[in-house]
Amino acid sequence: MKIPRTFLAAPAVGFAALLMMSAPAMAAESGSAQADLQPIPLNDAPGTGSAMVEIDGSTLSFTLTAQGLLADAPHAAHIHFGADARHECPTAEDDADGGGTINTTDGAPAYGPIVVSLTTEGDTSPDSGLAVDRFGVGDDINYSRGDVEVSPEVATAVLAGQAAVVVHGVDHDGSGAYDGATVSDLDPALPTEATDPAICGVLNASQMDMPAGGVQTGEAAVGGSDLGLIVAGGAAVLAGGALLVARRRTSTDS
Ligand SMILES: [Cu+2]
Repeated sequence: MKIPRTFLAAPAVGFAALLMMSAPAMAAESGSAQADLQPIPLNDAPGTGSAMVEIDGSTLSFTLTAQGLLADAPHAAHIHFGADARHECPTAEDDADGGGTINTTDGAPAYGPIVVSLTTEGDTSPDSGLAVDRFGVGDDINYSRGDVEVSPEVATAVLAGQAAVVVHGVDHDGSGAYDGATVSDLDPALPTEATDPAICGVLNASQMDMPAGGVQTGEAAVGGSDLGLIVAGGAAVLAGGALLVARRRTSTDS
């Protein structure tokens, strides 16, 4: 079996390759979608934002803006999608553990796992979910990319209005930094403030060129829920290593 070796040797590309290999051949789709990003209930992030996404076959382009989030702090941003998710942003009722805030795991039933990391450069797979040196920083974020490769399932989900853009990083205690005793559900080396979702919006297609029935067409072949679980599991497993990977890259690249 070749996948695990590739995965270990090249974590940045392993997951994207895995997704591509498992995806069925589908007709190319194109279109665009927008999301209006609003604060996640219970997390009190004083921010808003917007995301513009264009799909051209397997290539995704995006522009992400966010204003008012914690200054001088990195804000991880992703497209989330799960075949079994509600395709929504979380509500206060998603605080499953009653902790009084919505962490990333609390939000998963609403928006699903990470399918695209909206990084400023380099890898965009779920592996880069916490690559904090390649996301926007501070309270006025605005960047674009045009070279993101996505699986047919993700392209279809975006155009079907089933994917959500989530920007992470909040300041629950108002200290001006990511801190506090509660550790992140994604990486115990980080405070939960660094990874809790701040603002979220569902991507709504403004125009589409795709068969009716949307994501359902791919479901039987892909086994949508299984794929979602794989991505979720992979993201969780890799979360701890993401920062190390990011650091290593920085030191070798520069
Ligand atoms: Cu996310």
